Amino acid sequence: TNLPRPTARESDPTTLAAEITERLTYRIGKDAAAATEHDWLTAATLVVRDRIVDQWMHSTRETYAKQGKRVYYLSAEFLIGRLLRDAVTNLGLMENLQTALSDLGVDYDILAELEPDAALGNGGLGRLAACFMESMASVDVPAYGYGIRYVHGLFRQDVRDGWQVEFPETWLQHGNPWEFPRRESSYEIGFGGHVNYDDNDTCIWTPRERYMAEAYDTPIVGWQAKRVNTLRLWKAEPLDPIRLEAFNAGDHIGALQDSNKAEALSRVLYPADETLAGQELRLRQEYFFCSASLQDILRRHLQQYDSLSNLADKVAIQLNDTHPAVSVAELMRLMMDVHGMAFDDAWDLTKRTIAYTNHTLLPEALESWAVPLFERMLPRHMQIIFQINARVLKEVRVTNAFSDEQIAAMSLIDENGERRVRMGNLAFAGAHSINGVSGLHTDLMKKTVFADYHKLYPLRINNKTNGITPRRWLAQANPDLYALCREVAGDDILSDLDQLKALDTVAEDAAFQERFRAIKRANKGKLADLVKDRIGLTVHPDAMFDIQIKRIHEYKRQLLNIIETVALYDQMRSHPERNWAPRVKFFAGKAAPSYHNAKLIIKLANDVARAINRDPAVRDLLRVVFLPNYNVSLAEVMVPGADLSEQISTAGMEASGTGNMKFALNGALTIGTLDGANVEMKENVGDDNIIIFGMTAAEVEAARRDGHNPSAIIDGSPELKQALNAIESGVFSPGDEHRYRDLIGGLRTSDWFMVAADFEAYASAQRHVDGLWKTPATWDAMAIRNTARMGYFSSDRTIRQYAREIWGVLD
Ligand code: 26R
Repeated sequence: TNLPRPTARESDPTTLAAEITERLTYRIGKDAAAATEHDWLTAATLVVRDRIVDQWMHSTRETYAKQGKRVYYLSAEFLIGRLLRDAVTNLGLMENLQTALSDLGVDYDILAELEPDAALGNGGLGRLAACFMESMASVDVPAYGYGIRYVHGLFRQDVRDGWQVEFPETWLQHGNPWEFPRRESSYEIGFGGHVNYDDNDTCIWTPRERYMAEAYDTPIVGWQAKRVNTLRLWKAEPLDPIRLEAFNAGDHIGALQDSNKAEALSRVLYPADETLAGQELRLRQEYFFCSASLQDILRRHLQQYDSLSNLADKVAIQLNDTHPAVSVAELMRLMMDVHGMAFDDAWDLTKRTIAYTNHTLLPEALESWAVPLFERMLPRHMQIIFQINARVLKEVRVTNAFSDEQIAAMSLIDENGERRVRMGNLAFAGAHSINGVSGLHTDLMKKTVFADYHKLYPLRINNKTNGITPRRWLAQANPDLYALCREVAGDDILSDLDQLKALDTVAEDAAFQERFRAIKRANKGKLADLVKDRIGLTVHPDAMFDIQIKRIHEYKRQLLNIIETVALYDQMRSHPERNWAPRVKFFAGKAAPSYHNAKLIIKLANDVARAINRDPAVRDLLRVVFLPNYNVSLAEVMVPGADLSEQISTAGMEASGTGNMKFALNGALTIGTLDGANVEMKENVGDDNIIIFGMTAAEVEAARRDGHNPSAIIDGSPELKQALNAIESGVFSPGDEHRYRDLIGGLRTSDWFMVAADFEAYASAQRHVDGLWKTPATWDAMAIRNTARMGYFSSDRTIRQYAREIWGVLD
């Protein structure tokens, strides 16, 4: 069953140039003189895409012929970013394509910058899904990603007068040359209606509303084009595009009602990150893509095997958080109501097929849906969930090991107040594997949200520490560092990132340090240019570039960073004679539109930046930058230009973090708490090569349980006290003195996120960083060791662990 690999298409510059011209003429209908830059980009993308298709079909055919097991990664988010450079790198076409374009008088870099950044995700979870897609192709796992083809991805952030303003994002406006519409792969999706039984007691669900889900496929090329997998995104369509009768009767708006309702389903990505809004449309979106995906999976399986009995041997379904958890009920429904299976058999197969990844412990991010809403929208699924619940709670009871309180906590239905469906419990009950995304996070899952379930099923919870793809986050984002690493560690680093270990031997070599530093310096120069270009501010690349980029959230503690910046500013002005390390503090990130404090933190960063940047007293010592519209493409410039990476979440709250890994791989030092994957980064780079500070997760837990006294802490810290007083009294918000009263007041009264509690430890860790900065040889050796020791955090390693330990697809 080893099919011959397709022979690669000719890809010398002359052939590429000829094909680009051909696409321009016959696919786009323009001649070179009339072509816009977008036309060139489309033509070039089509030519690159053609070099993927043969291998794509080969990969698909081979899995079919081998009767291989397929992995399905269900995710409401895929934060992909741009694809051209990714594809071109993995195909090994970069040089030839650049030459071909320049022969046509077109600049590759200008085209590459024009590609929209596909932001079909909010943050970490969505970006992880994108890294996983690339790694699954790279390590030869037959996989499909399933999600939603949002017309509007994550909003574009503008900063006006220091405030975040949201604008719609329109990544599809110039068309999308990467995708293949598959009109033939479409499925009906129902909502609402009622449930009846036929003579054989088979359940008949008659939905009140019905839509179609249409497939759009994007090929995902692995490293060196070993394998090409499919990302299949669903677009909602009406059953009938227009009700002609109504239209002809003069009701021009009503005639389009179904069409509009359908379009709304896949129209926008919910911008909430870690806070459940509980909107009906969100549940509709979740069911929409899960139902389409599961119908597609079963159709493909039945087409090949004609029976569902071997489903768990041939299909592994991974749920990316609970967003696709309704899949548990939908798979049960399809097996029972459509394929006539008995409940017990269906339940057994469902559990053996489905696995679930948890990405957060924050209570406000745990999805639950009001029972009446759920029942109205998905009446049949509600029945099935009650049936599953009865079955699970029976298993709980027979053990005699759980109190009534524990049993209530394990129920799929929350009975406290208005009844709600707990999607985390549904996902846990319906899965054979439940994994966390870092060692600490997995540990805490066992002790907190899933403590009782863990006691009942002690083998189900396992850890799969996150990773990042080194193709995008080293080779593409930092080509010069990649080239330098190859000189020392050889040409295989991108398929085996552990090879970077070889850099350890030159960490203290002065000549190597100089080259390493020169690359960092050049990357900082590019970032400084970008800052100048975007916000008109001059920053000097000789200063330490200290960067915190991620979603704005109280638990991530951008506020701690800003307060420390204010305290530092104060110290610099009071003691100009001290030998300060010049710094530029960078911030970037989006706030959920309804998250008041997060938006206020953005405003504060901008207020503080304005005050500091215009103060001649610290002109050469301190600058503060807030870069608007943080996205994958911006990260690709900021990460390689960082000296210091801020990973300072309240311990126990960041499930893993993945930005932390990207920075360290690119030779930044981390200042961070013992949270998420920072813990494992410390183990890998060694205690001497990372700056760790602050309370541990256990200490945070104890302080919250026993109550701590933030106002006493503040009184005991003159620097903190001054900084808070300044912010609170309106020093940075003239004309609106009370702007930060409540934000800072919260630190004095409750300090839930331990900002005051960790301030002293953080500030003194920062002064330690200053000291390191002044001995470049020490700093560089640490930085090099960070790059050298990030091999473990390749998403190839993560995916191999999923493949072996959860999916059973690699040996
Ligand atoms: C349902 C809704 C409120 C919602 C909740 C949570 C929407 C989106 C999220 C995003 C969460 C789950 C997320 O992105 N979590 C992040 O996952 C990353 C990948 O595992 C981790 O690195 C990161 O620590 C975690 O916050």
